[in-house]
Amino acid sequence: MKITQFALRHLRMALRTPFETSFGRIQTRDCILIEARTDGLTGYGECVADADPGYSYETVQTAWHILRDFLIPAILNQEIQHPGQLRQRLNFVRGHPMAKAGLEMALWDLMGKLQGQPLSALLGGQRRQVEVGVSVGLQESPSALVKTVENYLAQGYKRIKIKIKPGRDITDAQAVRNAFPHLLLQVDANSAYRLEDAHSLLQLDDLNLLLIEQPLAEDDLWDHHHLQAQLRTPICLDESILSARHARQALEIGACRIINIKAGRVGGLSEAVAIHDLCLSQQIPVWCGGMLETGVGRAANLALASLPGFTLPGDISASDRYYTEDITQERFVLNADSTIDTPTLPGLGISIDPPALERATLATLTLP
Ligand code: SMG
Ligand code: MG
Repeated sequence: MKITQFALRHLRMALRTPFETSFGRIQTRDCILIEARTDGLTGYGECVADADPGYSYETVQTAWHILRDFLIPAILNQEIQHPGQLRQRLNFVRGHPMAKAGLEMALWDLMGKLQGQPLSALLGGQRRQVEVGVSVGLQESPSALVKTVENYLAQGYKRIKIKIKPGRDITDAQAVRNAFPHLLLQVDANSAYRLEDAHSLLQLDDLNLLLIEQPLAEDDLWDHHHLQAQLRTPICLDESILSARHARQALEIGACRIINIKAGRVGGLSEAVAIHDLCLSQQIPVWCGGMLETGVGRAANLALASLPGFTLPGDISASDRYYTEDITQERFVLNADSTIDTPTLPGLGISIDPPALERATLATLTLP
């Protein structure tokens, strides 16, 4: 396929409730929607970089620059056999995985539409439903947290992740554990600790958690290895794993026992599948992370999580958990067994709601 035109849209969408992590609190979520056009067909991709460089160094503005000035010019009007080729072709740009992943997603959507195949099938997915959970941000108090969790359980979610940070770890996790002794529960620190102050994390070991996600710095596999040696609970890495090579190295040195896979963080769905394949061959459980995606990115996450190695519930919640208004016609809903259906239509399997998209758009750029 040959992409003859690209369009970028900077979107800002209002969250139903604020989302607070160890690195900040947001009320609105920004992202870039990428359109790849050829022969009357459009492929959509979502770049998950946010307005601020809190989760990673990428922002909407850095991704916009990298897409406009480097990535798009490199593939515009060029013959591309398969989206998997982008990893090599875009290798001349160091880093910026979210920008690359958004572009690659648009090509996957386009290829699926050209071939009449859903993304799930193109990636090697097998499940028609994907097990999911919900990620709960930091709340005002432990009792407020318990109430919020209770509300999600009532909606049917069977796995809960809570955000933690120093001073808000053992109290919060203990409160949820006391209220729900058998709940599938995990915590995510988003790199808020250093090995020296990890004593509070050791206390979490008695709470029967599924995993402790990304406790230490994103560039520090080695100290994660030291921490994992002191914990019975598996460490799961998120921010630290930017490629299949990182995944291999983290597993080799015992820095984690579980990996959170996000296509945006690792430069695209192809690399995400490579990490999945590596982990499957070593019987390392993986699960699909979330970046508060719109319906576009959520469709891609569901397709990815339908691969056989995704044995833990993903951070892929129903549409109504996120935005007051989404940009897709489709609404992803939670089934009674805490699953969401894998999209079955060609490509991402979603269609855009044009008026909603217009309302969310802050800026657009068409190339050429
Ligand atoms: O998409 O449901 C979701 C959010 C899941 O907690 C979530 N993501 O570190 O795993 C993580 C965070 C990063 C997103 S912060 C905007
Ligand atoms: Mg995380």
